[in-house]
Amino acid sequence: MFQPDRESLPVSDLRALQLQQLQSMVARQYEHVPAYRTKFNEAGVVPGDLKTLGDLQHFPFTRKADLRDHYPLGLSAVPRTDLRRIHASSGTSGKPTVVAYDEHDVNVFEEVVARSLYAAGARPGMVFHNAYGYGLFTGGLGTHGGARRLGLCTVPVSGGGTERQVSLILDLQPEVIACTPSYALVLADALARQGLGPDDISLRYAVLGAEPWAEKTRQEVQTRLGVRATNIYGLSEIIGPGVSNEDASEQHGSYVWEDHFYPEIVDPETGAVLPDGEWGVLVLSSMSRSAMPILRYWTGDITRLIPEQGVTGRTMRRMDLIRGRSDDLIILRGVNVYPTQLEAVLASLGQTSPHYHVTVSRSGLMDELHLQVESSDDSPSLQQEIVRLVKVQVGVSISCELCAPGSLPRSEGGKLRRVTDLREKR
Ligand code: DLL
Repeated sequence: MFQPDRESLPVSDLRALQLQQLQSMVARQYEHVPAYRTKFNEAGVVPGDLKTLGDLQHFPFTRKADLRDHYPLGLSAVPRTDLRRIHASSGTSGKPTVVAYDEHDVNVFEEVVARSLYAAGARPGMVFHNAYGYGLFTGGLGTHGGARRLGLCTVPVSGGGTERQVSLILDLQPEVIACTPSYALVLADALARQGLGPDDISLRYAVLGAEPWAEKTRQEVQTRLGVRATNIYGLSEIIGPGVSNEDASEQHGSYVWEDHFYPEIVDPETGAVLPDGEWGVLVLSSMSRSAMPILRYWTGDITRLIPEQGVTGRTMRRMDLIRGRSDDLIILRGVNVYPTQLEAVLASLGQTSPHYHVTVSRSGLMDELHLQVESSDDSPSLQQEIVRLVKVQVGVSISCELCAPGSLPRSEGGKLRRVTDLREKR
């Protein structure tokens, strides 16, 4: 579902639409959501202050804590009887955060996912192997709804049960698969164990997201499954999957569906809005959501908006792959380290698998980072080279261990945690 009237709007028309949607959103929040009225009062702003897009920077951020503080439905802007679906995100501690959708929101959700799947290469009539988890997580049901809107035939296999997934892929001949990038590799391993490779399966497109990944993983998934892989990004607070997606022909930056979601990149320390092209925290406003409109949500995800326009005719901005989360950020002896920087070093060497795990611990006053990575080469020289390159390229001293292929934890279909931090919080 390519919607040229929306996806290729002249930029000036798009900006006018965004301003109008944001104005109507803050007015609704002020009127219907007491928690937002309080936040606006504390920030000294009223809806009428939003006269240009530049004025948005004076409005407050929404953070995960706001959703937790108003658990479960305190940020809802519509009567409970209007709600049609509720999802929840587990979060790292305490209560889950809950997000609610009314009929209009479910429609928007389907529309943006249909657009995403189309950009990823899916076309009506294709069979869609959907290995995102079904349940409170938005991945399964969210992609399911968009696939139906686009006209795909969905196999709602959900996560886990890898051997059965392989059988279903062989028997039902899907052209499109959606799952986490780490799970795509698990499936490739399972196929390989049966002596099967890309020529033995029907898959052509993979829609990968829900966790950070890098180019090395893309190449590996593409080669081993015989697909074109694109990045789908999203989060439940804003809608779920389908905030943005790369185009399969371009594979460079995910188009943010900017007629529904307004992106800003801000400085992680000061919150100041940064120009396109600079790396910082992605902040999103769900302009068109009616049940639970969220203003300036601090996603914690580190990325940048690519300043140049893409080559697909779309005028919406593209966001780069997520480099890490601001709260995944490992501060090691004062140096900021994102796991994806370590991944990039490993990728540049090309002698390890994409499976790695980072453990941070403290001995005395010293923080230590231990990197485990799978490789069939366990020579001390490779190990030393990784330590040396991390020191040169990332600027930290680490210890490294080469592990046998298959020995590190694998995704069960859900998100894979790559970092274990054993330090007590200071
Ligand atoms: O993970 C929604 C989703 C489902 C997206 C399926 C894509 C595919 P949450 O559970 O609320 O929602 O988690 C959102 O996951 O803030 C990011 O940190 C991370 N994330 C999601 N997509 C990507 C991606 C879903 N493509 C959080 N790359 C976000 C990197 C991602 N991180």
